[in-house]
Amino acid sequence: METIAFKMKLKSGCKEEYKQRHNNIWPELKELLKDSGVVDYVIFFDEETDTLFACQKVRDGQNSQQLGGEKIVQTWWAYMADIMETHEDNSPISIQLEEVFKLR
Ligand code: RM4
Repeated sequence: METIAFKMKLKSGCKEEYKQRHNNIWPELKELLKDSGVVDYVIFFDEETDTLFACQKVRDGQNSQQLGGEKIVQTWWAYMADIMETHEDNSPISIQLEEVFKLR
């Protein structure tokens, strides 16, 4: 099991909308993430910079941001594109973060 983290950027003033959409995450997307080995997924929000900080435990070395070939992920990203900073193809701009400390 591996823990990875990355950051994304939310458009200003969109926190409540982002939370609301994720409270209603599509069951098929949730299932795909779990089936792909994303066993634990938490997203935190930094109010000051509108940064989303995502942390995942992944089983097979594949994280959520590598599932862009899946139709349901493409549809979700298109749905989220109005409130996040994205690439041309709607995938959220995700910057991988480096682990610098671990206490277990
Ligand atoms: C985020 C973003 C991520 C996705 C999660 C479920 O807003 O779109 O890429 O993994 O939602």
